[in-house]
Amino acid sequence: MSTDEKFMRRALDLASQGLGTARPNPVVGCVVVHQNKIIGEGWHKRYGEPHAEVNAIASVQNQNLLPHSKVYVTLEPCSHYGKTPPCADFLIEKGVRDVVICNTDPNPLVAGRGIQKLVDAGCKVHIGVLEQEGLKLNRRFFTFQQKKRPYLVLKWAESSDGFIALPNCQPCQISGPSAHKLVHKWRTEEQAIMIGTRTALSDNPKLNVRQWPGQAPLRIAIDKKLQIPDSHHLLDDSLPTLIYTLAEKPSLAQTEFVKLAQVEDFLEQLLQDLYQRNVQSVLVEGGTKLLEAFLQKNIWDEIRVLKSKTTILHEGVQAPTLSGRPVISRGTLGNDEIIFYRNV
Ligand code: AOF
Ligand code: ZN
Repeated sequence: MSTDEKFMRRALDLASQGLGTARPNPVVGCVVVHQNKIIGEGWHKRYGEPHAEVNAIASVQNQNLLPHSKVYVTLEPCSHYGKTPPCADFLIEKGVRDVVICNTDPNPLVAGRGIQKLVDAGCKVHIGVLEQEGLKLNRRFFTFQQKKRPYLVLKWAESSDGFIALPNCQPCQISGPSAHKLVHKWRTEEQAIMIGTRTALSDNPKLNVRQWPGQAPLRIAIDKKLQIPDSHHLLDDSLPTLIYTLAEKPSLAQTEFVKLAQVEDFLEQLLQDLYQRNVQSVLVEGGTKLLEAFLQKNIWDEIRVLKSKTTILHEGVQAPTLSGRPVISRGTLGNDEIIFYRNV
């Protein structure tokens, strides 16, 4: 590993501490190095708060060293006035002359202008150190910016014989306690969680986070004909909920009803609305009909299947089919296998 890679690795580790709180902003880390020694570190902690560069520079005790230091930052310093002033200008004002960047910023408000500002001010700029690691860490942000829709993680649990529920959609516990805990962790990692009407009706889920510390995602359900009764957990006021429908209904305290125009491009309209609401990622937790809808249109980014070793002997609701998709990785948790797919 080169010296640049070593310091960028540290910056990426710092960045990852912002996962779950920086969204819909990217996670960004920054390290200030003087004569091969780290003299300052910082990361973007929370949406609306100072950017990584500002926190890193603030942590440097001897500010006179800045013109002789190298600044490692995982994302191109910003060039715009958003919730905070431009970081590129800030670095220039602080006398920084040497900047190493992992990824360029696809946000159209930045998109190379931050780098241009640094170059115009006479800074040495080196781009692309540990680029692939950075792209993976901020995959939700990059997808959101480039595809103008949330990053989509499809998830389901299926029995060894390929069912996700008993006949008539009766729910049953398919995966074990460890996998259940993991799903709650996954819920904290995405900004929203989505289910279809049948799952909402038959499972009456709370869609909250009980088994892992962290923020609960925004709850989203599709209810074209407004069949979910007000007494269901989803419509209680414990957490905000978005319901996408084709019918008209006034919104309740914590529940917003969003009327979409047509059935044909329902998913596209819904994703466009979520983009406009700044929802960076969604965990789609079923059921089969909704999962199949995303699969058929090939609009998804990751799939995570919890495959139990338990067999459901009678007929049931078939799990979505993934013929020919290459498996990216596999793991085991208790009595369950976890299978990961990525849409590349
Ligand atoms: C940086 N350093 O640590 C981050 C950056 O609304 P604002 O002011 O927070 O700006 C958000 C945008 O700034 C975000 O979409 C992305 O383009 C960039 N994020 N830039 O120089 C940081 N978090
Ligand atoms: Zn910035």
